[in-house]
Amino acid sequence: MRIDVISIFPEYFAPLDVSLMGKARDKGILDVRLHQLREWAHDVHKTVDDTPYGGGPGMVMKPEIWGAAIDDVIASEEALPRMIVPTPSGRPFTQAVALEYAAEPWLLFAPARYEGIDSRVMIEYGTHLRLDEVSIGDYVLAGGEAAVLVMIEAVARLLPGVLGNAVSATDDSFAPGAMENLLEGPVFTKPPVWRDHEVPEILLSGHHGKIARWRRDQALRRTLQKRPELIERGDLSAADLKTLDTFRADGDPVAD
Ligand code: 6GU
Repeated sequence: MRIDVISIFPEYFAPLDVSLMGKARDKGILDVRLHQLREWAHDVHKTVDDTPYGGGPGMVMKPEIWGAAIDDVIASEEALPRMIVPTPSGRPFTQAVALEYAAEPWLLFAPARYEGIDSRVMIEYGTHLRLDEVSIGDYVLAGGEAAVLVMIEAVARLLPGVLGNAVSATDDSFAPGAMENLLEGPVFTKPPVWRDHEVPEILLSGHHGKIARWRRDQALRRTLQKRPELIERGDLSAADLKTLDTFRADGDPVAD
């Protein structure tokens, strides 16, 4: 997958050299190309922003600079990228969106600073290519760069050959399938007792069927405690519903 990022802070993306994403780039699975937006600003101060029409606080990023940068980045290729503009006023970025992006051959991220990019840029490119304005949550960041890092990491780990264990991603919380809309339950490794805390006995039993049921119950329990709004009873089996009723009846105050 090719990913282009146009930003006034390309150095913000240094973490892409590290760990999982660094390896994916070394293997050629991920081809990340960073671009300094100011290279398309031609006045002496490399100005990329101006005051907002209608007044108000802050500055708005100038459309001509973004237009020139995007045109150069998408020029000379047959196909067009999927373009993503991070903004707190966008549609929510979810695991379903990450899966959709992971199926694309080419993504172009356009993170803004200040109060955002002149809206005509989104109107213009929205007619040329598939453009999404996307938010990573209900809070406000100082700029879109951190949101781009979040989205690239969520997408890159879904690409074939990136995760060590190929089934890991299908077990994720929120992944479509059995774990859709459920949080993952607790996990344990050796030693079996640590500071008087024991690993649940069932996990040492070797009964794979009972272990799978226990893990499912823990996922339901954690979801009920922490994200009750995620539970859609219509998606659940009779065994799942019985588990939920048990936890509800107990009050189940235990933290984990
Ligand atoms: Cl995508 N950008 C900014 N600047 N703030 C955000 C966001 C994005 N998502 C949540 N807050």
